[in-house]
Amino acid sequence: MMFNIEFETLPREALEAIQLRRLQATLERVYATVPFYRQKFQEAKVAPSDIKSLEDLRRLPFTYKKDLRDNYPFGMFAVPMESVVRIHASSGTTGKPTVVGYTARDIAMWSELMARALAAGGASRGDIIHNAYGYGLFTGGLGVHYGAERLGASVIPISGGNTKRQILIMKDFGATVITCTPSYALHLAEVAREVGVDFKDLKFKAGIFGAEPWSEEMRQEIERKLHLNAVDIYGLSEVMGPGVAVECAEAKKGLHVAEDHFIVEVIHPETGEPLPYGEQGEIVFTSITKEAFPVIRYRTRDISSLNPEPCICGRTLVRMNRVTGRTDDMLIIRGVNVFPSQIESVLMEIEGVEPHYQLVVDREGNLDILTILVEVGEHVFSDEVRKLQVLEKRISKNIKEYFGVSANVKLVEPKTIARSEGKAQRVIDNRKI
Ligand code: DLL
Repeated sequence: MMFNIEFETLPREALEAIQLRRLQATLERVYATVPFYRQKFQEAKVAPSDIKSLEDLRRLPFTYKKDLRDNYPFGMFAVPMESVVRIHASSGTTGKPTVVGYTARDIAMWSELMARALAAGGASRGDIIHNAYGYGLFTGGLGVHYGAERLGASVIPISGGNTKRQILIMKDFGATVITCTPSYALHLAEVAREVGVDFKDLKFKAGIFGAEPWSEEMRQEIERKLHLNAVDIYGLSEVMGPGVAVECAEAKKGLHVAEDHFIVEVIHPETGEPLPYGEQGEIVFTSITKEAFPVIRYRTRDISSLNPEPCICGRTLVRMNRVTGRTDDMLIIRGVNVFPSQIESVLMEIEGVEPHYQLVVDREGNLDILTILVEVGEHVFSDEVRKLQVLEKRISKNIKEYFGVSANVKLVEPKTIARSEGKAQRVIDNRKI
């Protein structure tokens, strides 16, 4: 189902004409209203009027998360505070949060894009959406909420936490669509079992999961345990929030980028050079319709690639392959680049292994030591010790074959790895201390 068929199926040429016009208007505006951009453009010796084609975009300087921190909290807003109706922030692990603002029109645009995303995932008017993304400074809860209302669905603003009560509510209210992080979806399945509720008896048909990396194998696990069709949704606060890109329920093969509002590029993370379609690199976004907080060539640090092939769903919007990780999440273990999501794929192929894991990195002398804590099912853990050792060996062997590095594998009892209501913490890097 498409929420806005006209804009989701624009012929390339028409889309690019819109993009160029909107880009030029955005550049004029940030140049006039945001001292940071004016100075950056001047340093790069480029003026908004120099941007005559979409290819000229590459002449503009990048914007980094650090720039947002340096202008904390509102220094990069392009409108006076009287026009800002909403503020969100992403917590981050260190230092100041990054703060973003929205005008009333920005909220309307975001709601439209979230309505499109929910529709792409299989929701429509008449659905009951159990929205378990956190409400608050995080953009997940309110982003989905406004989109659901725009779509005309009934939204349950359950937010994260109090998991047992969530199970009761989803059952009693007959929710048909669920939105939360993929790790929380699995946690819900686990708790449902504990309280004797089978997702098979619930009414869910679709789930729209995102805010953290997850693998294809994890999707299958979720679909099997929750009895629904699961799609991936992507976004980040700096660019808007959820809804920047979303998979369609028809293909479930890459996330359509809302290109009429954001220009997407993939660049080489070190050289900054744009990369061709299909090649993996860092995703960069330029917003072309936002008013309060436009971003020009924002470096997301997310790693992915773009796929311009036509999609069976009919959308003409380019697809972003699932994000495999972040440049700053990438573990370099003895020179080998390892993303948590790749480890997840290897783990999930093994029978008896649960989708709950954590990577612990230590340094002994000059050597990085990777330890993978993996939960196994109840039935496995109660097996004899020898069988557990065989399983550990098998995981180590598969990891070694896949990455060429060895890891210590420790099987742990069911439910020992902390569950998260939002984004899961997959990596504990003890080297940073
Ligand atoms: O996580 C927005 C969001 C909310 C997206 C709900 C989807 C659903 P931030 O908290 O600013 O915003 O975190 C953004 O999370 O740069 C990615 O590294 C990661 N991320 C978000 N969606 C995905 C996804 C929200 N589908 C950061 N796959 C991004 C992988 C994702 N990583």
